[in-house]
Amino acid sequence: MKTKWIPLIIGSVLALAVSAQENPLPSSDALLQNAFNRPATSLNGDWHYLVDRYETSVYNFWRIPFDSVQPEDYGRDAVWLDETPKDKTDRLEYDWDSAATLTVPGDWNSQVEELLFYEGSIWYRTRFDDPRTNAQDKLLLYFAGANYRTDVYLNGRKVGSHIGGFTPFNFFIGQQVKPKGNSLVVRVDNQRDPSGVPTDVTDWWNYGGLTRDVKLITLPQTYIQDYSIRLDPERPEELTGYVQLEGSGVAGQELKLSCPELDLVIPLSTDQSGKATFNQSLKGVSIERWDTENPRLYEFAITAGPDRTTDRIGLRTIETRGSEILLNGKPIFLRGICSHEENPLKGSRANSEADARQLMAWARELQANFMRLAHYPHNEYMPRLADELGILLWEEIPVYWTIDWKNEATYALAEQQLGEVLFRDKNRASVIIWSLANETPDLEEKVRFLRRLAEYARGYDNSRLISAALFKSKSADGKMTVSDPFSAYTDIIAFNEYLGWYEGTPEILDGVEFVFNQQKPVLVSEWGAGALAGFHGDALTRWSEEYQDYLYQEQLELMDRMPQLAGFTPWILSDFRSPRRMHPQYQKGWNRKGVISQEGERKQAFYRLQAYYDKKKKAETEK
Ligand code: GCB
Repeated sequence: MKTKWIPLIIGSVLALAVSAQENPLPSSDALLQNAFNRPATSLNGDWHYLVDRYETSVYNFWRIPFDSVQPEDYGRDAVWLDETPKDKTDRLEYDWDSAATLTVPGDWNSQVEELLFYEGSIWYRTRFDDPRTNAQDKLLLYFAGANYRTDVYLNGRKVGSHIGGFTPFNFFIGQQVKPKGNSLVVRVDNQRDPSGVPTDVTDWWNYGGLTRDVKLITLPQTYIQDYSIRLDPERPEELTGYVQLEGSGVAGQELKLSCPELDLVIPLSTDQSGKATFNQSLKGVSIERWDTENPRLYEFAITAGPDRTTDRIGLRTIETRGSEILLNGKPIFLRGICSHEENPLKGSRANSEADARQLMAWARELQANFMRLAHYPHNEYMPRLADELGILLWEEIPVYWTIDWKNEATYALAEQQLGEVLFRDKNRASVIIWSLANETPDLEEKVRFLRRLAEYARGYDNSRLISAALFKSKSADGKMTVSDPFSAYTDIIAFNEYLGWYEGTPEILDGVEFVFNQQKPVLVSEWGAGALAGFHGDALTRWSEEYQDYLYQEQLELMDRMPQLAGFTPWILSDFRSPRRMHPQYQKGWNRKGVISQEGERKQAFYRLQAYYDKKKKAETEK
């Protein structure tokens, strides 16, 4: 066997040098704005899968990546070649047609018992026919998200790769598809990576797989790739934004932005680069601003030659004034709750509109008007639904705990993921805060890293607020404060605070005082305690509902005396899976800080928080 492989390997090494220069493998093509609403052919459904623990279809047996060798040297064992035996003598060490299936979208962990803890590569295969009726059209293969690294192969050839588990990516595949029976093979690898974003240590389940929708979108040769539509943060009586065309002949194109409900028709023409910007006075146009009580959305349509797209967009402003957060110029208190992208009832990643409705129904039952979507971008059903329901959102990227701060590639990955979520959600009125990190160490290189991210975010989107969940610290006079130097670069001082759980018991909260030396809104981005639903004890018995409830009582009193407070988001809406949580009686692989259990039971603390928010809400409406 070895002698046969030697020329192949020499060839591969040579090929590596050549192919790296001549034919760099494409990463995601420019993302498509509003892919969510574009007419599409869904590729969701049952895909065959093969578990590749030894990455047999990624590297050959001398660990030379297949990506770096010439097609004639692939051998036949790579499963993405999607072959079938030619006759009974033919040796193939895989078989797609008899392989079991996984449902897409969906993490693999919750679908197959043996995969609950699996971290590694799984290959997926589906088949599809070309949905285009016009051969001139482009065909875009769109993945709403897959965790963590994805490699995509079409008809036995690599299309591209993407790294990052929580943001969309897409590839133009029109040139490579056949009319019928295309083979689409995708590897998803969820191995943790110490220089990745996140790194290898997280307090959440490392769900792997094609966790979000997959679809094919047909587009004309010249198409609307991107747009932004919003109120000008400086002059809110103006609508501002742009439309970006891509494809052939994008310069000097006439296009139209319209909103029939507002009787608005804005003719536009593109510049050399295919971009058309606008600033449209809204004098005389009567607009209902989007807010939490009246989440009014307007349908905007963009028409550019044969292409047209529509989007329901809320118009609002968000800013800070001293220690207040102003929504449409009026102070708002953020009655919040944190959430993971997980449906605890299924013990799986949330991946559908129904899941989003479940999480948001719970948040609304609590009387929350704000959710912190921790600790990574959640699927797009969340911001879309939040837009409809009037729930404000904090969105975050997984710069979590430790990151390889000095590694330029790690920074690039963080910025890429930030860029992808900024791109995806820039037209969502519900999203008011971009959070750049959670509980990061006190290091100069971290401040440098986060400042770069903050500059990037502000440069891209100056209409929202920037924050990060920092740590609290002790101030000189014995009070508590936030001294992380990065707080100088955020619009909101946000911090996690686990007094009464990781530090002492709830009584220690009595008499705790905070002081801040910057006039900014303060948001307490986490506090909480673990409780097993149905487990009872006195208020100092760990893991009991009573303990958690007592902690909520003390924390809510602290919130009442917290200076500059603009809102808070207790940790967390529901129990969630975490491999770090090993207590055999109380945890069993679940972080129990939810106010709702794995079975959907409301714990005592749920009702305490609900009563608090209810009162707060009533007091505000009476104002
Ligand atoms: C934190 C983290 C969060 C954890 C939580 C906990 O500070 O931000 O990801 O899950 O504490 O339960 O310890």
